Amino acid sequence: MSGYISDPVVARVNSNAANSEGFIDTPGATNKGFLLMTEDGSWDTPQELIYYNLPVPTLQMLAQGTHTLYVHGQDSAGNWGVVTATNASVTLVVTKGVAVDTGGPLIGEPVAGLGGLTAQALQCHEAMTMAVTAADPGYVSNITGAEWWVGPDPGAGNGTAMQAVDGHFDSTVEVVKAEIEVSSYPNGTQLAIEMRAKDASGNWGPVSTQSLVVARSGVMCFYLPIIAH
Ligand SMILES: [Ca+2]
Ligand SMILES: [Ca+2]
Repeated sequence: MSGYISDPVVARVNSNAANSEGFIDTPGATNKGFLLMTEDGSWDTPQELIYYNLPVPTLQMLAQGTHTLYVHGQDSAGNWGVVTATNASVTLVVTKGVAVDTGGPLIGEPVAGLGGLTAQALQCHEAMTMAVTAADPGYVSNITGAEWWVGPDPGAGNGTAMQAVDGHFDSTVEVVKAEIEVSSYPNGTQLAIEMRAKDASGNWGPVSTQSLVVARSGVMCFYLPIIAH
């Protein structure tokens, strides 16, 4: 909060501003308010730019809603201004709320070039890569992990960990990948790869599924995505 106080010219005379105080909601007795500071550090001109940084504990004590800050100044002759004068008050609206993150990250479509939507041809002993985007709704909390599994849901936190493609779980959107060893699956196996991600607020997001078929030809395995319609 900041503003100007100035000593009016009365009978061609004015004095330097010497002091200033403020009140919240109810103008109190003179010298009982909270003191305001001059922006330049000294009370040495008829007009001074004054400021006050409302302490957080003070704000916390105020109820949610509209409040009025009253301010008046004193001149070097000892005269106080009228605290309820026009322009001597400002309205303060206090809105309280705690940002609570209750939404877990959402898994997006597979990332092109990192497996998934594109068929992959690999030697069967090589792990297939499945990379997807995990994004926290509203970009509230960082992504802190992701997991995958095949078959029954093992419960949140019990899947196989996925890695951040850039090496660090440090943002609200991460491309995460699973290295999936599928060499034991026979030709024609349909795989439903289930994934979910977690945010820094401890929320696990919903399960997302990517389906594919494992086709084998000798030592080669082909992972063909099944795109749902
Ligand atoms: Ca979240
Ligand atoms: Ca990252």
